[in-house]
Amino acid sequence: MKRAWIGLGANLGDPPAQLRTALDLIAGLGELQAVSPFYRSAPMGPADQPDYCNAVCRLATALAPAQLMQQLLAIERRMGRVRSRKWGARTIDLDLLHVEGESCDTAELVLPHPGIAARNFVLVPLAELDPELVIPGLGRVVELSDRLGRADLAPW
Ligand code: PH2
Ligand code: MG
Ligand code: MG
Repeated sequence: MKRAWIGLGANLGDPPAQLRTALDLIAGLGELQAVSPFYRSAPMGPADQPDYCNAVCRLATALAPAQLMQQLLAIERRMGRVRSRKWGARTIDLDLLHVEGESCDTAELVLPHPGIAARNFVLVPLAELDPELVIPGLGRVVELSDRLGRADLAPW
């Protein structure tokens, strides 16, 4: 079993309800060990879309990273996600952020997730779960989080 950290986001329909549904489905992929508080965050990318509900969870799983990513994409499809424009509104987005001891760079999956260091809606909830976690190539989560601050982020 390895620990994996997954970022959740939604800004269409009932975002917190969709995060909860996704968490129930993620729990079927291993042992769901921890879930951060839910945050409201201003959209990164196109501004003409609703605020997001964001959170992070920690899953211990026997699945290999590529398999885990396939399962997360299957959950997105099952929950009715439609892919339109880049960074557009979505019913659910599940991003594999980091898996302990793993790194990879393929067309299907890049680990650690390349957006981590620039997104406070990922780092702030991640720092609440595992402040001392070190992301390979980036550093300690608590330092990355403090560096970005909490602009445009509030408890949901
Ligand atoms: N996800 C995006 C694009 N923009 N903005 C916020 N606040 N939260 C997100 O999860 C998010 C976003 C693409 O995945
Ligand atoms: Mg995303
Ligand atoms: Mg995604």
